[in-house]
Amino acid sequence: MAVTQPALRFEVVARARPCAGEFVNGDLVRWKQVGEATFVLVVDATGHGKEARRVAELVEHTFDSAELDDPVAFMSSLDQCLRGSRGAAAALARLDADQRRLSYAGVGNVSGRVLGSHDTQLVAREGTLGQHFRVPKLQTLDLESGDLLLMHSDGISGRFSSNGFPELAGAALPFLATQLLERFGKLYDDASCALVRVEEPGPDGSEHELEVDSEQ
Ligand SMILES: [Mn+2]
Repeated sequence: MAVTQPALRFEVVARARPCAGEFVNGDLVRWKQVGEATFVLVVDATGHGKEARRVAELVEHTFDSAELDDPVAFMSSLDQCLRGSRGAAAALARLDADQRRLSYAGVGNVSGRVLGSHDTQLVAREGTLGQHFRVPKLQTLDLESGDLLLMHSDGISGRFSSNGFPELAGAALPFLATQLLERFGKLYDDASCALVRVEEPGPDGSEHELEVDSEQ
């Protein structure tokens, strides 16, 4: 007899800060709940400062007004929207609570990893949205309670692991996000990260609760 597993719940925390000497950010982190699906977007507009900020705002508007579904399709539509701009790197994750599944697509230097019972590096297609675009591959992964999805721009060095950063396993997400920016953030680049902890639904049945924490 097939056992139906309960829908997962996701805790989302996102942080971004501009590079030293700038007041506006070309990095952007956004998330959105659409029915059973949670979408998380990380964007790094080329360069920094006001021009990069304008590109980030264009992406923000596109994301907020889009009918999100397939991450690959969204990358293609972002590429269209950014034609004629200086371009951006981006990745979009879709987490399905019912199907307990992640789907993911990325273009350019935005990193994605899932840490849990296995450590999976998500692959981005080389290129720049709006400039040199090739359709990325959709990656899918079954999610388990305790998994941590970690997405970040190249303003955060990817050279950390659970060995040098043991807090990754269990610390509260707001703390982890701050640590990523302070310990692994590059001073002279905009930096951003999004973290999603996968959890079983609580005893009160609040399986679709989305916790949101943002300082942008
Ligand atoms: Mn960057």
